[in-house]
Order: sequence, then structure tokens, then C-alpha cells
Amino acid sequence: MIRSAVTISLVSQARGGPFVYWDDLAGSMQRAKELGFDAVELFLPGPEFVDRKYLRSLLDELDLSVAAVGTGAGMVIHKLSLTAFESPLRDQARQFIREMIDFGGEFGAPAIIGSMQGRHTDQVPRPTALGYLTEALHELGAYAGRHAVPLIYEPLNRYETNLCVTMESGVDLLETGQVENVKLLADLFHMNIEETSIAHGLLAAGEHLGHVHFVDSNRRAAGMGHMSFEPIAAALRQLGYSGYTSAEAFAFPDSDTAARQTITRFRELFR
Ligand SMILES: [Mn+2]
Repeated sequence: MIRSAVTISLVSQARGGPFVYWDDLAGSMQRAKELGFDAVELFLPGPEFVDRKYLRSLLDELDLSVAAVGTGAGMVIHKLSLTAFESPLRDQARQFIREMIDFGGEFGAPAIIGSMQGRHTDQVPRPTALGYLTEALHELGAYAGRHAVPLIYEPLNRYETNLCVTMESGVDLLETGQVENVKLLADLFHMNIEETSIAHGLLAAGEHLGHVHFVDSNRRAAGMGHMSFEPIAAALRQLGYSGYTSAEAFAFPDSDTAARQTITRFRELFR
């Protein structure tokens, strides 16, 4: 069964980004539960920012799960990237991600590599960048396996990376590199920009699909843009997808409205 999740950001430097809830962890989790979400996806400044016992007690009390944890703060705050020209920055990027894998792993949640993949540049040509990325996914995928969770890799749109922008290129990266325990994240906002057909993109991801960012064409909550969700839901059903569809959307017009709109659309499509 497909499960619902909603994003919570505690990263002040990411203000204005596509996260539904902000700043107040306990209050946001309370709202997520009241609205009927199964889980929360957490975007945190780092692995030590939230006390683990405190988070565990909130999850138990509210009967919520952690769907995934983001690693983008490594880029947003520390300017780290797995494909940086400077090797210490690449090493620190891996270390930051390992620590986020350990944090998420404690809650049975995978870590997501999105912006931390970086991009190819004049200094780091495409084959070199793809080599760095593949090597990192190898190591970090195996590392995540210690917690019995996968690692999640997210192709992004062309304005955010120039490495993998479609599901097909993500599959190619994983299969060519023989990368194990790494799943793909299908973000419907990025796919709306890059894929010929979003449904076909999902089917191309196939067994590699591990997580979905559930959002409309304009990055508002599902139902607030011009995305055709029926073929998307049909493709997920065809795949037998049983992971999360997680609302990574702007808090527009406000957090509660975006969350309520998301769960309403989710129920229409998947319940
Ligand atoms: Mn995303």
C-alpha cells in the first residue's frame, strides 16, 4: 500500500524552499497526524540538530513514521558536494551523508541525495563527475545497508543539476555502475520539467523506484497546479509501488492548507 508523508524543514537557510511545514517539529508532527499522514520527511541542518530520544518519543506518541531524511543542508549550509573539484569537500560531503544515514537509520528511514550530487563543471568534466558520483553511491549505498535501509538518489531538473535529470538516466547510472542498495526518487516537479511523459518516466524507473515527491507542476500542493495525477497514480499501481508519496511542496498559501490539499488528493488517488 502506498503511504503518505509530509515534509518538515528545520533549515532556516532553506527558507522559501519547497517544504510544507517549518521550524516547529512537535507542532508540525502533531498537524501531520491530525490530518491523517502516515509519516514525516525531515529536512534538518545536520545529524545532531534533533535529539534522537525526543524524536523517538514524538513518533511513538503520535504513531508516525519517518519516511526519509534529506541531506541537502550539506550543500545549503556547508557548500559540500559529492562531485566538488576539491577532494576534501567531496570527503566531507560523504561524511555528512554517512552521519545523516546513521540518523535516519535509527528511525528506519533512508537518506536522500539530491542537491549533494552537485554538477559537472569546466574543472570537473562530466565523465569525472559521474565517476565521483557512482563511487560515492557505491560506498554510501553499502553503508545504508548496515541499517537495513536503502539510499535514495534523486534526479533533479536541469536548473539544479546537469548530471541525471530523468529517471532513465538515473537507471543508467545505477545499472552501468552496478550500484547496489540505491533507489531512485521520482520528484514529480522535476519530472514535469524533464520527462517526455511522467507516467512513462515512473515506469522506466521500475524496480529502482524507492520514493516519490508528490507535488504539482508549480511545486504547490498536489491539486494546485496543472499536473494530470490519474496517469501518475495508474503507473504507480502498475508498478506495485508500496513506498511513500511525500509532499515536498511550497507552504502555499500556508502550511496547513498545503498539507490538507495534499492529503485530500492523496486519498482521491490512492484510497
Ligand atoms: Mn524533491
